[in-house]
Amino acid sequence: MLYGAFALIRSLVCGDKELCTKQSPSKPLRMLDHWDNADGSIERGYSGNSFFFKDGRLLVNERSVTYARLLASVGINAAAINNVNVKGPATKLITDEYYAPLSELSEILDGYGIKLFLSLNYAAPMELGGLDSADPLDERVAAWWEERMRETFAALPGLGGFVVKADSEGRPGPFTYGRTHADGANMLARAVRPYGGRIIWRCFVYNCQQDWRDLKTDRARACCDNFEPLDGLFDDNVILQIKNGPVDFQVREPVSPLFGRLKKTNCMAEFQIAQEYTGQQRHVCYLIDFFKQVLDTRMYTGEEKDTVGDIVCGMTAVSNTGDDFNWTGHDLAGANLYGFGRLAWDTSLSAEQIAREWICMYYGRDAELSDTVCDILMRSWPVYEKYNAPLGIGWMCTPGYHYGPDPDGYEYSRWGTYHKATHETIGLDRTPSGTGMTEQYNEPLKSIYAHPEKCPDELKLFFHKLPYDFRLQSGKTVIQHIYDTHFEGAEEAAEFVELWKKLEGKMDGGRYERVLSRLIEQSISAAEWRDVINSYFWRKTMIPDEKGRELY
Ligand code: GCW
Repeated sequence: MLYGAFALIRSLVCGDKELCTKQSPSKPLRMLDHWDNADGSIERGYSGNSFFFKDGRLLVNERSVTYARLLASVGINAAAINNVNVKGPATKLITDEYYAPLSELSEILDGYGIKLFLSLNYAAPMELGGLDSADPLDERVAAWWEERMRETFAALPGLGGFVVKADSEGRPGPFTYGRTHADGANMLARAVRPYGGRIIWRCFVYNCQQDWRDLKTDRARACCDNFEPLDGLFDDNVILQIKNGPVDFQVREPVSPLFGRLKKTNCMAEFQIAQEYTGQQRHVCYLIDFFKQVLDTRMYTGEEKDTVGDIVCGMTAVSNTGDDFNWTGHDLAGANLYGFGRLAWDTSLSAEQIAREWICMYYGRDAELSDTVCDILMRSWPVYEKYNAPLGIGWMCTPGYHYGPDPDGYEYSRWGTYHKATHETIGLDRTPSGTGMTEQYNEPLKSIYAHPEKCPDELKLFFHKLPYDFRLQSGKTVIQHIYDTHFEGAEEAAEFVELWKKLEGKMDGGRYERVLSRLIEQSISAAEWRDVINSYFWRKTMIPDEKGRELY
């Protein structure tokens, strides 16, 4: 009834001729992960502060209801409301300090078909329970969790379960005790099982204390290295949450190879609509086509249905919402929130169909307006990629903050994200002659990625170390590709401003001005990316631009 009502409204608003439709969701679990902290800040939040938390308190108000309706209107049916980095007061969300407001929130969400999830602190038995260990095989630890979960589910019967970030970026986990992630996840899964709870266990586990001089360790391998050997060892109420790519939400990455390697384990895909690396909601970057490409990628598991979309039981996205009155900071980032939900509901929809729908719902049915906004949205991800780091290499952004260019910012850091540019070559050899990461894919992906000619251009520098005069499938050399795409990307970003200006008078309530000011900022930032990246490579290589454009 709920989804039918929203589908009817959508059809009426969009002027569909056929109002009768029969639909069922592509995926049972369609989720949002909020990285909201108890103090009201949001990790990687670009649209104000949290509307769930303020100064350690949980907020339940009119916005909670609007939020639930907003999510339900696009088919989302689960939400984890606190940051996966669970620290301070957030650890206590599973205590009676928070049960009363949580129960209120859970009921509101439930009214819209949404299950409340919380993120857990793996070390809670120590931080809350006063134990001297969080060892998953220690009976005292398991007993502590059982008791805590008994109490928590009694207070919050609608709770869906928990998301866990363990042994990742300084967060505690089973590795401390020489245990595996299956040991850790199963201990929790058993504690929540009697209440129908689920444990969503993140696979974002890698060594973030890498020495950049160490040429053997490859962060991109970590997800498969850590989790593939555990296939089949997880309880059936555990779901492994795998980031779309093997590293971390860059504008372009190959699909995580782990999707192709789990035969006996539930898994879901984690995307990021919070635009951490894609312009922080100050740039327009409509990501749905990228997500769609991920879902459509065949993993060659030997099963008949073998795309990522076939393999996963659900999808989640790191949310781009905050307490800004338009929810997402950039009005056009609303298309990512809307689009993610719609895609999770129906993975067969195209990014353009979804964009058109969103435009209709948000701006109305004016044809010129629809064409222009759709044109901007559909070009926005490719444009962002053009002026960002080239050919899948990623990470040429300002360390920590992740906005704006800094080509060597991460090069000598501990984060395992290196491009290794010299005056002759750039890129990491991930083939068997290098780190061997390509071996984690099934054939034919394995051979395609390992072969410098066959590897798709957009991933060339993700998988290969290549000379600047290497010829891409496009016929261009690597260096000329870098120059050309950066000039083009900045030009197109400037063009977005002109396109938008044509829409003046076609929308009200500040919607024109808000987007215009962000597009202007984007065009300035894109020019900065262009000049910093191009100059960086010009200075490294001293190879001139064939077209003689200005380099610095
Ligand atoms: O992309 C990185 C972010 C961290 C984040 C981490 C993760 C929540 O920079 O801020 O922490 O990923 O996914 O756990």
